[in-house]
Amino acid sequence: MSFSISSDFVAEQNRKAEGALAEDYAALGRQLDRRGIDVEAMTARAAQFAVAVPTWGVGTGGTRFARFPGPGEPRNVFDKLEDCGVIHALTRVTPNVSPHFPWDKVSDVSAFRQAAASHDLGFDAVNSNTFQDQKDQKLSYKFGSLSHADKAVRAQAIEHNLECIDIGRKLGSTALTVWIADGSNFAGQSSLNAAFDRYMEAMREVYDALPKDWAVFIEHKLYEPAFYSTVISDWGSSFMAASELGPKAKCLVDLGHHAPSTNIEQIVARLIRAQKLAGFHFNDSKYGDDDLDSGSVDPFRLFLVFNELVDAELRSARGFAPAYMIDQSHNVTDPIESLMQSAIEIARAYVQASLVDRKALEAAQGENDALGAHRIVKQAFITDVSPILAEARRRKGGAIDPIGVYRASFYRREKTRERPASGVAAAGIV
Ligand SMILES: [Mn+2]
Repeated sequence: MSFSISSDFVAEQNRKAEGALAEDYAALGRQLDRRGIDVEAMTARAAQFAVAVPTWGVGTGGTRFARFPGPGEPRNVFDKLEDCGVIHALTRVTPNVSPHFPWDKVSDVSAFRQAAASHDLGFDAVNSNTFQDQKDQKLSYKFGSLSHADKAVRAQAIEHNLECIDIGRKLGSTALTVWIADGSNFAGQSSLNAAFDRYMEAMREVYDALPKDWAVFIEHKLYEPAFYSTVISDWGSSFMAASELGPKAKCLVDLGHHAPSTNIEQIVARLIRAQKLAGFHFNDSKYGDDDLDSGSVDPFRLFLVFNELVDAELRSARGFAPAYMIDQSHNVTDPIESLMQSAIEIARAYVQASLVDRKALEAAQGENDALGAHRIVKQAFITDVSPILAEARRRKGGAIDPIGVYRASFYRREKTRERPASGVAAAGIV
């Protein structure tokens, strides 16, 4: 019998924190009331918010230089689901996982689905992988996959994506995320347009294989592993590809996949307007695609992204149904703790953005009151909504203090005992 954190344990831990939370919640309620905001309505919004956890995120990540495995790491997909289950049980904001193939490939897909259900988890978008060679793979992706100069390699990459769709159907997923590492390291190495044309031809086959209610999410990335050019380098290329493919193709925004100082919230606004926003891979960064924990470097940027998302939600923007996923690499922390912290920070940005007085903002914008408009947005950002997030968790049976409860449970210590053969979990950094 494997160790799990019982709901009794969570309830017992919560009892120690309930008094202080009730006081803080009431105080915040009075503060918001003076601003004409109903704290209960905000708590209800927090309670319905969800962000998916990537199965690869519960293993320790790595850098180009090394990977330092942590104790008690998941050894297989079932261990990964168990860890993802803990994240959801304590935070109550991560009801879905985003699996990755072939890292999560199992012989019995229904066992995979049942295991997820036993941890109260469903499935978000499935991720294909044509950015590395697998054991027994016939042709190499060293020089590309869906845009490779050799048709046979492209065919192999297409086939893999079709298999991902097939597995995803069995899991109950409705979207495929495609990120390719295709690109070049040298000027002249690759024809910029011919590579894009080959990608489009290959993606057409993937697109045509999508079930009726499915979507394909195109994830762009400016550089790395290719350093001179990438085939789907930016949101322009992504948008061009998604537009040509059709309505089921949309653009996925990974917060780390842009040039430094890019105004990501503006890209988000544009994609919403074009009905092409697929969703997100949330993470944070200081320099490049750092894949650090969401909200750990620039929480204001995360808030501004959500400011656009909440605006679109509240005005019922046409075609707006973004998928929220975390995509991070945890190298120096316990991945479960990082994912809980990140999910909470993402939910925080959502609730903060929900506090923006949009009527007053529109009026200030109309009057060219630059500072007045900025103050309205900023006031929402500086409001500490922690009591709302904690109360939403408590009401849903989660932990008031997820990381505190997790540490008190000694889950990691128990898993270290149960999972002696560690270090085989794939580290995904896409
Ligand atoms: Mn990503």
